[in-house]
Amino acid sequence: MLLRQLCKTYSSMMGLRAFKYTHAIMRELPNSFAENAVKMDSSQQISLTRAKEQWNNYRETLEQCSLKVITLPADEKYPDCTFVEDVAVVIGQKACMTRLGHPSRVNEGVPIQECLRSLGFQVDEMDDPAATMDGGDVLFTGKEIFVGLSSRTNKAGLDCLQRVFSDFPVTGIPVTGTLHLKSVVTMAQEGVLLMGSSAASQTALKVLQEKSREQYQIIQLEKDRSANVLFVNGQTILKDQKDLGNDFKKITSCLTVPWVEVTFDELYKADGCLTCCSILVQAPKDTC
Ligand code: CIR
Repeated sequence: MLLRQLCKTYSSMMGLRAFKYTHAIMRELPNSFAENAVKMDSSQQISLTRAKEQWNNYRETLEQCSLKVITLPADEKYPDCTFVEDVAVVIGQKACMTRLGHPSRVNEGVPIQECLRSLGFQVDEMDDPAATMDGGDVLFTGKEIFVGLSSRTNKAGLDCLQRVFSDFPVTGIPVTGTLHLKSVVTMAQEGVLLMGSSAASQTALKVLQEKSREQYQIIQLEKDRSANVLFVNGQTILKDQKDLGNDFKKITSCLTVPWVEVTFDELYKADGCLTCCSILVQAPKDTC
């Protein structure tokens, strides 16, 4: 009885503290980004100047959310290295380095791993050479973890993650027709999930509703790109009104927390979402 009560208290504390962070880890945009980033739509032309402006504005927005932002230098060998979310999954005081699913991105994680260690995290690596995973496929709701089984993340990757985060249930969600699970679903605030309307979103939604352990309020949006927001320290960061159209009002009218909009369309040309340019952490130590 006492044990059950303690477990309940612990998990409700985890739920409450899950979206409170002290630091954001970011990585500068390399100049190689504009020409060489991996893109689902290769016809997209990226302006490096605009991408850098948007990245800087995103960083300032995180600072305004009471986060200390650690900015690691870019590595020109890795045009996608600014998308740090993909290289590590951090929950509580544990971090798991992923095995990135695109060959051009393997080894991007080395400086992030060092940074996480210096912040005091216990950092694990995936122990199965067959595992692949991008962090963009990992959605933590505070109570459970959903993993998109996509072109970047496989079942072996999910199993590795489950071994590292054994305190939480981990559920696989099939993802097709889009890059990552979080390209089509994220938490807008505690208990509230945003989802797009594409076939990819609908498939993900069906499985998520069948298999989730918790109840979530689901807000259905017109565009998949509207569904990726960042919930941080009691505020929600979303893309700007011009980008989201009708979805902007739909999201902001459902939120009961303050929100802030950022322009992010240039990074989106390389499939970059709001979640993907930072790793948000509650650091055990404060040095990096
Ligand atoms: C890639 O294809 O890997 C990058 N161009 C985009 C990664 C975006 N990551 C994310 O949203 N988590």
